[in-house]
Amino acid sequence: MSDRANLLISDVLQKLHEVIVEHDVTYDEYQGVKQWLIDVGEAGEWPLFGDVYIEHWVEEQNFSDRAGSQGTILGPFHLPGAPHLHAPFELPHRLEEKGDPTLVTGRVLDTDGNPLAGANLDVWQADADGRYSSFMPGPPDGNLRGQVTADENGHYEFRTVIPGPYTIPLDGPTHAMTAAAGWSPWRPAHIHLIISAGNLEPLVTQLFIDTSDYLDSDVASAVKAELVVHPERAENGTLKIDYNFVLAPAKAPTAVS
Ligand code: MBD
Ligand code: FE
Repeated sequence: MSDRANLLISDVLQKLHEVIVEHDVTYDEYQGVKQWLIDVGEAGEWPLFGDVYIEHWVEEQNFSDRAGSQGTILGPFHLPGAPHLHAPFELPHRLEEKGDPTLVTGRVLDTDGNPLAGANLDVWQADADGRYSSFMPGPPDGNLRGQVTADENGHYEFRTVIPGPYTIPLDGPTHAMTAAAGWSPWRPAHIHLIISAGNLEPLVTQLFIDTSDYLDSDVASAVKAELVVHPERAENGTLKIDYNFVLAPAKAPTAVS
């Protein structure tokens, strides 16, 4: 038993009680919600539900005052241990990968503007149809996932394709709730990254493509203006995204019991 657990659990239940009283919740509604909770578990959608509807508040609470670049939610589709790529960096992909070829470049810096030589960028994204490898039918395992290393000047670059927007599974309980509330099930097109260097705070973030639909209606509420990028078309036809990442000092660890 911990005081922290007692406090948080009591408060969550009290807030539920307040909703039941304020809105005069019926027995039918209670039984409906109970079955829905069971359905989310049976469909394996708790990671999805949590990261879509709750994680953004936790991220904002923990990092809104952080120096350096903006972060946003991790989401449910990161896989640790993606292969470390070598120059010329290119995310693993199928021979005929759909989507606009894109070069993502920039620098990784500390808050004093010093380059972070050898910084690591763990990158993952959906394909042009909005599908993540290892989680959805379509792309083979490992598709569009890889780790990129910055050079001695903190410069990084990797080739990929512009991802498509993503919809949460339309046949599952998370979407059933979303539809019941009348909300959009879409996430705008985005590339996930975790940037880390030395003992600085790892930056968990996403870059959002400015030409994508749904930037103003992200089901996961994870878009921040600072993270919307504008791919420029170079003479050779390739799109280019330029973005610098600034890493802040590590947050003091908080005790958890
Ligand atoms: C995603 O692609 C995502 O990034 C999150 C957070 C939730 C659902 C799908
Ligand atoms: Fe995602």
